Amino acid sequence: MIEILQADITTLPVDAIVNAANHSLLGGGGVDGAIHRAAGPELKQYNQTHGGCPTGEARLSPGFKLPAKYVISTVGPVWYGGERGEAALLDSAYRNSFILALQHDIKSIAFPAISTGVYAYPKEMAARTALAVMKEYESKFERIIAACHTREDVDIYESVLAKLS
Ligand code: AR6
Repeated sequence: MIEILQADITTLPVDAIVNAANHSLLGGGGVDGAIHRAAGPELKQYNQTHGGCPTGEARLSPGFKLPAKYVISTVGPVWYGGERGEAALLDSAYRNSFILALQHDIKSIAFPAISTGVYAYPKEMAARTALAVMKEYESKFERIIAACHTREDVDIYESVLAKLS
């Protein structure tokens, strides 16, 4: 069951929240900044052991002070107009997050709208990729949450999901 919620992802009591990180995995703005602030400085320290993360891949860390047990940091693509493999890279970011979650017995997972902030990926196109991958993994999880920051994002996700179903 895919749940579309308007929520601050840092408050969600799930097994794992996914972070829309950058290659360093050491923090930034947007949802990344919020997650690092809520988790505490241990997240940055821990992520130094990963030595970075390429676009489309994902890395696991503990949730530290977060209600979530784990943080899965993934790096979405920067939007350059769609001709630089952005759709495949965004698909990989979601897919590799799910694969990592399955390897760690994670049953409930929440995602932000990866790449749709600073990285400027068009929201509706990003929601189509996000929800298509979520549907593929739906049967393997107890809860998959699309954590939308705004009411407008909820509306986009709901209309895209209705078309996919
Ligand atoms: N909970 C849920 N969603 C949120 C929250 C939150 N607390 N805060 C923001 N969003 P962005 P990106 C939404 O820019 O585009 C960072 O600096 C936001 O409204 O956080 O993948 C990283 O270090 C938007 O819909 O991530 C990278 O450098 C979505 O999260 C870069 O930004 C993603 O926006 C990554 O850019």
